[in-house]
Amino acid sequence: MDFTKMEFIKSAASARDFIRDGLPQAVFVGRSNVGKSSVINSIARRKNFARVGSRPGKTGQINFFLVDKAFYIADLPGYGYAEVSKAERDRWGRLMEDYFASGLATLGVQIVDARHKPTADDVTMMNVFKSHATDVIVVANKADKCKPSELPGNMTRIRETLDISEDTPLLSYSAVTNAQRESLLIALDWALSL
Ligand SMILES: Nc1nc2c(ncn2[C@@H]2O[C@H](COP(=O)(O)OP(=O)(O)O)[C@@H](O)[C@H]2O)c(=O)[nH]1
Ligand SMILES: [Mg+2]
Repeated sequence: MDFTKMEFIKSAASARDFIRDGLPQAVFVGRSNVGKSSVINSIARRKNFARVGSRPGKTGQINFFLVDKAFYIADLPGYGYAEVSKAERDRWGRLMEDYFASGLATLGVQIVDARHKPTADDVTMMNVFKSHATDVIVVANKADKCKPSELPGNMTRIRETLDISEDTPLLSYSAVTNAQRESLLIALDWALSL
């Protein structure tokens, strides 16, 4: 599997635009600004492939990236952005519901902030995966901003707050230094049975 062979396929604003070709789909979710686009770029080893730092919450669309013609990354719009209008938030909620109801998600990749306790929105998101019995990998991004001595405690707090079992991979990751990139690729490979 060559994760650098990543191509943008399309954006979907509603259910009829979702991709249904039978390939596995890893759905990437996270709070706005947590570094979701940066993590996707780090996987692909590109600089500005998935757009970094554009106004959060603006795009009510799912972006589909095809990796080495083997699986899709479905990049859901970030959540928890305070300045989003209610109409935009409702649209986001509907898109999410439609996507999960479609049964297309093979695997969830939930990005959280390695520095902080997961937010209520993070917990809600994890509960969506649990209710659909979708396997999840948790990526605790921005670990480069933590002191090494803080990391074990932070990881325990993330595991406890999200209430995930020991079987659920939790990686202290950095999209800046690429720390744990190899572990993430192995976890993706394994979870998607590529
Ligand atoms: N220090 C550090 N900054 C990061 C990391 N990942 C992303 N960022 C920064 O966090 C901000 C938001 O990143 P972005 O990928 O746009 O987040 P998104 O809104 O979740 O897609 C940008 O300024 C990134 O440069 C990381 O691992 N470490
Ligand atoms: Mg982004």
